[in-house]
Amino acid sequence: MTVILFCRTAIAGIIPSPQSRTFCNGYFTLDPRTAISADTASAPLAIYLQEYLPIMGFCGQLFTAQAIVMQVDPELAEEAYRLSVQPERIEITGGGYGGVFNGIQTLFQLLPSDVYAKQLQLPVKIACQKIEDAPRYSYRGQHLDVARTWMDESRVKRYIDFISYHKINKLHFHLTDDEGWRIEIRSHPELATIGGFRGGDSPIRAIYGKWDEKYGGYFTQDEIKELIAYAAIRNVEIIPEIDLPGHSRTIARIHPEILCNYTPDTAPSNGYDERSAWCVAREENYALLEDILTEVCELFPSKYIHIGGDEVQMEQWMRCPDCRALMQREGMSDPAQLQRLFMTRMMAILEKNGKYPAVWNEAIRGGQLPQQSRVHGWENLKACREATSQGYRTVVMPGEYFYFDMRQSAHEPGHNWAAIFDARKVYSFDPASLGFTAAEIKHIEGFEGAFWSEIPVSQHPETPDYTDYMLFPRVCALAERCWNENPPAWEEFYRTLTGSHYDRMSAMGIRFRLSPPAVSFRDGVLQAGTDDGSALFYRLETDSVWSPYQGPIRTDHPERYLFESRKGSGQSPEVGAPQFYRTIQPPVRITSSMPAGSKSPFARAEQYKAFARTTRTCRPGDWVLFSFDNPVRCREIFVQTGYLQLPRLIFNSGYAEVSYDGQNFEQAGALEQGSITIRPEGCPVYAIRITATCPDNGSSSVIIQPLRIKP
Ligand code: TNX
Repeated sequence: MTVILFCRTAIAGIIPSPQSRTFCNGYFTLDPRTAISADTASAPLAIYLQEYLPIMGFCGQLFTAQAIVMQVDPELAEEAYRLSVQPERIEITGGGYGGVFNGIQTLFQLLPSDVYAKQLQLPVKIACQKIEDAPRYSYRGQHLDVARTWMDESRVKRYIDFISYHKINKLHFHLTDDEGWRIEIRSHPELATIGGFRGGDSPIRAIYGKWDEKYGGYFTQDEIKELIAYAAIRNVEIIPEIDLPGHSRTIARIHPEILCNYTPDTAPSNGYDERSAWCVAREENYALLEDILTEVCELFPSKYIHIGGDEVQMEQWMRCPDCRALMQREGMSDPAQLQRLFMTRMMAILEKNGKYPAVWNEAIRGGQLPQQSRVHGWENLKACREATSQGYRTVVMPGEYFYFDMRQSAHEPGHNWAAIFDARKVYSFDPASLGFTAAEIKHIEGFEGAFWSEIPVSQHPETPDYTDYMLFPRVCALAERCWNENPPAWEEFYRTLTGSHYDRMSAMGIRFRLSPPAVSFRDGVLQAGTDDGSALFYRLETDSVWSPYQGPIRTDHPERYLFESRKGSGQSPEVGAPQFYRTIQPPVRITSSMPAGSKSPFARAEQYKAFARTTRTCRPGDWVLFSFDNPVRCREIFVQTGYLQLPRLIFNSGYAEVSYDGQNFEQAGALEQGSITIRPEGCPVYAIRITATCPDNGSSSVIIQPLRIKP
């Protein structure tokens, strides 16, 4: 009989939480003499385990007195496992290799967090217990876009480590896009050697990133093989994506002949060609596509190959005489049917190579796809239900829950098109309570988080911290939801997260995000607090030095203060009191050397309703003038060209000037990523002018945002 004892010492929670856990009497003592024993199926895991635990060598089937015994028991489901900690041994029994790996991850979470830093000090006592566990879904995914931001092998391995610690078992590897081609294709080496780099003298224009500097990279097939092997040891399957037929501007720069058969008007935009999709009617295209996909199929062991299908701008096909003729021949009325025709041909190539297709959800809109197709529902919940209700095996990743490129609160960086949300919302994701019917739920293969990387490349070129910050702890919440159908209440999860998991992530080396501190201002007193035991710091907005927060701050100027908190390698966003964010909208007139587009004229931005967009790209000397009807006294004016979230369609380089008298202009500094903050310190501002110094911006127009003025 097992005696169930409730922990005498606090035992850290496990993320994702196991299905069942019972404590027994006694301890296992892990010390340097502990041996590892593994059967043939789990042998690679003995080596993996030894990387983390400073214990005796791998002992094959030989059992010493004290051992960690790993084995496969086919009676269990493939990824299920039993972890039994007894005074003499630890047994990890998995249904298959993946099950044993999952058991090891749970064992890691029973140890001090130093295990992740490979700095575990022995001996360590582990309370005797039995854990029986199995995943809710066989597909627990994380997507990584290495096309927009180049991430090399070591960075990708780092993310494979991080997700595998959370029992995520699929890496959806986004390898090609409009801004980069990251995989060597041996029959067409130019795709990667040219398409892996943009900016500078590369024909791949930089529409965001480092603009003038040529930079990037790609994976050789040998490097890919190494990544596949590295991931496989960690029970992660890499599913490659070649994004087709849209998102193909990179390959089209190298092989313009693949595009639709018309000449776009590129004069006003310095040669920017709006076409980004493969022409469906050009028969030669299919030979090139077959070359590419065949190599991809041969390289990756995954049964599924993702062939894209998202966001195709079908006007291109409608303008193409050949595509139109094809539609007519085939009796098609909708260009979505053309997309289906294209996808069907891709699927035939995959089938020839023994693979199944994975596609983005739009691809099912032109008619039925083969039943074994895997559909990634991304646009929103409705799109996910559309796929499940048609019986497709569906990976559920609606933007408003699982797009980790979305910002986590209003004033943080990131996109906001799908939603603004943090880990708590990810954690709340439950198909049944979100309207999926029982029949639809049956077709859910699992969940996936997405990380699109156009924003990091714009903001922090090639630094990994932003990706860490956006992914964690949202991935932890995703992992819990993928793993456990009945996860603990959020409050309990948050306690584990802040209690022990923040330490684990620090030891893993993840620069994760902490919840923003709560900041208030009342009766002349500014106060800040946190709910996660993190340390608080504050600074004046004009000062880059942070000081420890030691208690309430008395001030007449709450709008000047910012707070942040830190714990381990985690960091919160900078947070001000509501006063910090307050803006004013004094009347202003916008004029420019560039004509305004009729759909988004300067008058809109003037009235602070939306951005303005020019009809052509910028040239050196092009200017935009903001003149105030009445001089404005304020502490800060933020001038921004380009999209809010994404420095794109900006003045790639340029400078700003301010007029404090309505006649003369003074230099105010260079634009950075198309933007500048001007601090007039209360002097009346009559006008601001920005001037471009770049030959164009790699795109077809410039966007001018309304001024953001802080009183
Ligand atoms: C939509 S999601 C895209 C990506 C962008 C992303 C930004 C999808 C299939 N297409 O190309 O990077 O939005 O959130």
